[in-house]
Amino acid sequence: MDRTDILRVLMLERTKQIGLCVVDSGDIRRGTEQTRPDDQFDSSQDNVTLSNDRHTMTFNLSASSVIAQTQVIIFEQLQVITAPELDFNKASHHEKNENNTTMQDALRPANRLKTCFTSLISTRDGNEFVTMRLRHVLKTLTLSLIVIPSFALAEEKPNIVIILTDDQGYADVSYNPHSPPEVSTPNIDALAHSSMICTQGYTSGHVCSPTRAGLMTGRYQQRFGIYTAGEGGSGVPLDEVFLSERLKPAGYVSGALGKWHLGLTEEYHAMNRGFDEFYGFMGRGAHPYFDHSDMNHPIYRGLTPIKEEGYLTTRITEEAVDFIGRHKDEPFFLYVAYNAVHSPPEAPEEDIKQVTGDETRDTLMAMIKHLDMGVGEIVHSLKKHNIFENTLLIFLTDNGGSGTMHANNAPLRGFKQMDYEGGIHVPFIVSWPAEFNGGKKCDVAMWSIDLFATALDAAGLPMPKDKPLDGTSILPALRGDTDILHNELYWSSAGAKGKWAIRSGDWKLVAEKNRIELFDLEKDLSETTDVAAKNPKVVTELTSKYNAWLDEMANPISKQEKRWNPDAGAPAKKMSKEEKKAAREKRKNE
Ligand SMILES: [Ca+2]
Repeated sequence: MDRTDILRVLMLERTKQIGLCVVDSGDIRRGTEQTRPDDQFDSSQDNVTLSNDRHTMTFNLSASSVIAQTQVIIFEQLQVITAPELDFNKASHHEKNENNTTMQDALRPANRLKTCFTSLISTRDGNEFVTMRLRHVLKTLTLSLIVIPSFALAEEKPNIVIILTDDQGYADVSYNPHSPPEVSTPNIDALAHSSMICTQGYTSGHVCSPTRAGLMTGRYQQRFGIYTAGEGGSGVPLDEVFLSERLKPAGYVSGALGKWHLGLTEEYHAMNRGFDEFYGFMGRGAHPYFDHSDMNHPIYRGLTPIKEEGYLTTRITEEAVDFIGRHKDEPFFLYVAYNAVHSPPEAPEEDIKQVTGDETRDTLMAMIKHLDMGVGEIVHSLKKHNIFENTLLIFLTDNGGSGTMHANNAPLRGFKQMDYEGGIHVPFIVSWPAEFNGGKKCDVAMWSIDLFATALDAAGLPMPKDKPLDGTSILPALRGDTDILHNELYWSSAGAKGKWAIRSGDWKLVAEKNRIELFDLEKDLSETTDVAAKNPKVVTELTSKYNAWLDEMANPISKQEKRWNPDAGAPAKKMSKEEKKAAREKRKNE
């Protein structure tokens, strides 16, 4: 159907199922208006009749089978939009009406609508109307058809999908121009190029668990005493409220997949933090990819440990696709926390190609291949169910690429466990085609803590007052409405290691014990040149900002000191072999 005389748009909404019909000009009478709850509606036979005390309208849809097909027989709410003057060919489109709006403006959403439908329509040649789930079109039209007064449509909630990968290098995505030739992530690249690439995306921790604690609560994880992986891994205090809980009142079903790392015992389990479904493992940063037989650290489905087989990255992808298929008709929040590409380096033998001469790196590439395939399948699944457009999809990594895994963070300095950019500045992609166009970059500094407020904003929910958020919605930045979201960003892993950092504008202070370095990120993103000596005032100012911030934060759960204490001195004795081994294990699991 390539007719240019699509004059009327009839929208049918039935709770969460939305059908949309594009009908011929002859099918609807002119002069209709928004229906009201007491309007009569009859969809028997081939006619749809709508009447109230002013009008009676009969639409000859002449294909009741199609109605049945699309399950829009019983309507709880019916809204009719008409735009009588819509005519794609008239020059008068450029004339302004009393609302200072041209018909051209009014037609813009209709044209978008037409584009959206082109492929579908072409496969249903000759059909009078087509139907499909297209929630975002409702919103687009609601916002844009301003020539029609007093007109409101129930807004469909977007799905929210967060894909959080683990320890993936900044240059271990091939859309990064600095990525070396062995890196190939075609699916992540395709997503990036159709999305907003956030070039200044950070995580609030330089290791796994602190970032997750901040992401799930929308608050500085230090507010509730989490500075390190050990502290976060022991559990986020139970009075903190997770995103999954906040989304519930808006009717969201929530699923968490993969690595939890926010507590080992049942009270901290995802199922007790607002998630309706869980598949994955609980505590510790690492989990074997093939061998799931250790029932002390099992894979869970819901609250039940299960015997499991298969490559874990693939299994997580399958679970994600299954979740999307089962919940495609309701708003959902899906948190896909791949443990890929955290250690141990394990991948299917046939995928490990000897390319770099470095066995760990080659294995990492094979792990990334499966991760990339997973992202591709999740996107494909959303598209297959026609819900990709109205899905807020965020892809990011939980911290910088790991040195142990031979990740590549070019052009950034350092690795995971550091507050240099390489430890906290990560691949960060946001897609929501219904809301903003992709294929662009956003250079506004933002971080993982912001995803909470962003999700609430997208779902049309108010920001909580009982536990005020430290993050803020990034949507205004993505729409180009603001170029600043935060005056400062703070990092701290408390006193044991004495590492902290602050970014304010383009200045960044990076501290470890007594050493404080200052970098100008605009000129020196790779943090090669310490300019602290040349800018003592900046150092003083940022240090006092950091100290004031840290004063507000809770003491570490683990009882380590909040600040590095130079007077505490070195450990009294050398570590024994066993202690060294335990420390190594601990590091491995961070
Ligand atoms: Ca990690």
